[in-house]
Order: sequence, then C-alpha cells, then structure tokens
Amino acid sequence: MDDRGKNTFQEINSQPEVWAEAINVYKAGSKVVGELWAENQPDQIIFIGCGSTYYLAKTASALFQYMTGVPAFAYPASELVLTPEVVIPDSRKVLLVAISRSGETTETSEAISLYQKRTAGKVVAITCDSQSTIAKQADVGLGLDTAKEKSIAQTRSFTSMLILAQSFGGDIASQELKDMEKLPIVAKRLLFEYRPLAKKFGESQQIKKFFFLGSGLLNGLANEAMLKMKEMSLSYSEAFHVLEFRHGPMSMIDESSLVVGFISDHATAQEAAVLKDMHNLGAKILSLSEAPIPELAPIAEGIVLNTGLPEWMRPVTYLPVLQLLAYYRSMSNGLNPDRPTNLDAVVKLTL
Ligand code: F1P
Repeated sequence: MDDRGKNTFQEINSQPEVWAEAINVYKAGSKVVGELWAENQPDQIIFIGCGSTYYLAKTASALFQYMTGVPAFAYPASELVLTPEVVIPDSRKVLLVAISRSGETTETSEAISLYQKRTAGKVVAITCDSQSTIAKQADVGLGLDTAKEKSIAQTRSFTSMLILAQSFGGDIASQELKDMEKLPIVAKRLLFEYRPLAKKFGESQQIKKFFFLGSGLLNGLANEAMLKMKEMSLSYSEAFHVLEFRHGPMSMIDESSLVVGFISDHATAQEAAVLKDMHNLGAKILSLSEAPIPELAPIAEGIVLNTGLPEWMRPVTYLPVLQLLAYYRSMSNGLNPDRPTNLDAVVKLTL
C-alpha cells in the first residue's frame, strides 16, 4: 500500500472542520484581543512570519489596512532581527503580530525579543501551539493547536491561522463576523467540486512550469500557492503581482506553462487581460474568482468560489484547491508530499 501523502491529503480535506474550530477560537479570544487594541490604540501594525507564515503575514497586513485604514506592514521575521531600523519606526505606537505554526522558529522568537527591548509595543501571537515559546512571549495569543499538521508543508494550519487574522481585522474594523461561519461549507464544496480539476492539472506532464499571479489582498496567497508547489513537488514555481508579470517574467511563458490567476473583484478586467495575453503566448490558464468570468471561458479553466461573502472574508477560500494541485503534482512526480525534500517542520538557528 503506497501511503505517500496520506497525511497531507487528510489534512487538506479536514479544513472544513478545522476552519469551524478556528472561527470559534476567535470568538473565544476576541474580548482579550479587543481590549489590547482599545488600551493601546496602535497607529501602525507590523506582521511577521517565516516561509509560509511570512506569506500569511503579507495577506494579513493587506487585509488589515484594507479593513481598518491603519498602516500595516509585513516582513520576514529575519528582517526585524537583522535590520530593525528598517522595520520598527521610532515615532509611532506599533503593534506586532507574530505568526508561527510551531511557535518555535528562532527568527520569529528573536524578532519578538528585540521588538520588546526596543519598544513599549504589545505583541499578538497567532500560532498552532499555545504552549510554545512564541505564544508565551506574546501579550495575547490566538491559536488552534489541533490545526497543526503531521506533514511538514503548511496547509490547514496556514488557512486556520489566516481565518484568525481575517477575524481579527474584521473585528477591529467593526465588521459583522457572523458570515465567517459560512466558510467551512464553502471549503467543503470547493474541495469536492474541484478535486478532479486539481488532479487533472497536477498530473498533466505537459505542464512543467507554474506561475501564480495575485495582487492586493491576494498577492500573499499567490506566493503561498507557489511555495506549496515548490515544497511538495519540487516543481518550477513562481509568484508575481498580476500586471507585473508582463514586465519581464512573462518571457518564461511557453506551452509547458500553467498560469494560475487569483482574480479580484475590483480589477477583474485588467487581471483577465493578463491571462488572455499569456494564453496567446501558449500557456494553459486556470482562474480563481468569486463569479464566472465570461471573457475567460474560451481560454481558461475556472474555479468559481461563489462564496456570497464580502471580499475581505474570501482570501482563505482561494487556497484549498491549489493545495490539492500541489499534492497531485507531488504524487505524480513520485514524491511524498508529507516529507518535502530538505525541509524540517521548524527552522532552529543560532543567530
Ligand atoms: C515557518 C517555516 C514554514 C515552512 C517550513 C519551515 O514555520 O518556515 O513556513 O513551510 O515548515 O518553517 P513556523 O514559524 O510557521 O512554525
């Protein structure tokens, strides 16, 4: 019995249940987080993480500023450790949000210590280990220990921590969170409806190069999808802002390319035009959008999210099918997505 990828497949498909738990975790933690915000009234927020959780930080910072108008920035934790002058502004009241599945990544923990030495700012930790070093360093923690994977590549841990970050931003922006409860059903439907499409593209040996294009709230997720494809399948995989792709990187497009477009509501026409241009250069096209995009129908396969939710709640729904894409590509390449080459679940260093 080939048990390659057994854990990863189960973890990806357990997201509907894990998302429901994450929504309840936020409900339980929202009072303490709200009090921290009210007491400190930060006028700038810095999100940090490493690898997947750096891309989560990028997504969370874009969401936060989009929702609240408070300036929000994302950095790899190592940037705060090595060039704190670039990351920490002296003149503002800052809140640090440290994101880490393990809660033990050295760069992230060191970044928190340095931040706490240099500022009077508070720290919120978003982790999947409430007993971890980083959870203990923080003033407030949000976490879902049961979301942590046995596998090394982050799938359900990433999306459940994103749900916590999305909830945090929506709450601070005084948005109604009730509709978040619809997300688990959306995940269940997408994983069922689009698994054959993920399998088809994942197993297609015509495809040798993957390009994930996303802007605004979706750029961090395009990078996370890129990293999943690299980590699980060792494939050529890159991520760019959508319109940036024309400014050089599209030179790499040929008949062996799959371009995956994370299409937004507000820039649908401009983003769809990029996908049409790449199709004209020979690429296969996969689009993800809230609603069908008629102009793409003749040239693209489409994943229609059809959430019925406001744009700020949707980012997390773009990932599950693309996690399956990486899983099927890994299996098709004869690899084990549970054990990505060269990687460990946690990077521990002496800095
Ligand atoms: C960060 C991280 C992961 C990566 C790999 C190594 O871990 O870089 O993003 O996928 O597993 O560790 P964490 O700080 O989120 O636990």
